[in-house]
Amino acid sequence: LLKDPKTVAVIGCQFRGGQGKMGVEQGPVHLVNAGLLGQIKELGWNVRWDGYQSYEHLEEKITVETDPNIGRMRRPRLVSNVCEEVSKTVEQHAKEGQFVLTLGGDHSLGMATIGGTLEVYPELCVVWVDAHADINTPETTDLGWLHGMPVSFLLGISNVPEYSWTKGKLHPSRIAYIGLRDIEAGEKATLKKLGIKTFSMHHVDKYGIGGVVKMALDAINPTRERPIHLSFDIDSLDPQFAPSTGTPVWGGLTFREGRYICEAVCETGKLIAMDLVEVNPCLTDPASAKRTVAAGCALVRAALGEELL
Ligand code: EXY
Ligand code: MN
Ligand code: MN
Ligand code: MN
Repeated sequence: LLKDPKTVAVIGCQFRGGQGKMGVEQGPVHLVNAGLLGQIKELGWNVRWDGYQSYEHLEEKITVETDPNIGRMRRPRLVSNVCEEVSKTVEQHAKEGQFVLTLGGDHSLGMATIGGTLEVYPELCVVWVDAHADINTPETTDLGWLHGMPVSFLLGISNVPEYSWTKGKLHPSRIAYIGLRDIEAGEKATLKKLGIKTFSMHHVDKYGIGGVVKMALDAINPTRERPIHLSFDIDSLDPQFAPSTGTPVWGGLTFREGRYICEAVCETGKLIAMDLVEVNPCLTDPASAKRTVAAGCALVRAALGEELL
């Protein structure tokens, strides 16, 4: 599937503009400083480290004064410009046949990463692991932060001129959620209307994570032929395993359940990209931050083929 099957391009996206808390832009730095790139090399991959993308050049150009809210959306032009840039970078690496690993940064980046891989893999399907659906539109968003909206742009149901670069090519039948437990009314209506496959924590308890992953892939990738993009929000894990994140929600995935998802998706042999987002090492004590970062590193290793035996 990958033309350059043993190379993973790693992009450190130090972006926090899709949400309101300082520190999530430090996520990539802590993940790399925890030794993630060496761990990936240990698994036999060539690592193409694209470096830290800091977006200061955009933050200086698109300031709060020049980026007033559009409706309730906050920092809309900054987020659009950053995501458009990231989308091009991801697309380029995918074109080169590399596995694309994007380290966030907040989950607004999801519209960039999947937007980029969809250009190269039109048959792509998406496994979105998250406590949240991130599918708010400008009409349904409450808080107005763009990290709660990326899926709506991927689906083409949010029409905002400043986001005209988004192509809305993701079909609702090509995305499945795992780990949901904090969904807004407007999002529930959208998910229902579009018939999107959703597995909440209730389903995880009812069917077990093995059953849920099978059902999710049966829904979006029935013959397992489609390339897969895994967008993993660390807040899908229960806060006891990933405390250092901006929007923690009780009753989440155990570390093992999160890791199983990565192992099982890797096992399909169709995984072509992964996002690991919303690690914010600045929100908790150092030990909790380290635990969150270590969980993130382990999830990435599992997605890149680390086996337990
Ligand atoms: N649904 C809420 C909102 O739209 O603001 C919370 C979104 C949290 C988004 C994080 C990245 O998953
Ligand atoms: Mn490249
Ligand atoms: Mn998210
Ligand atoms: Mn989330």
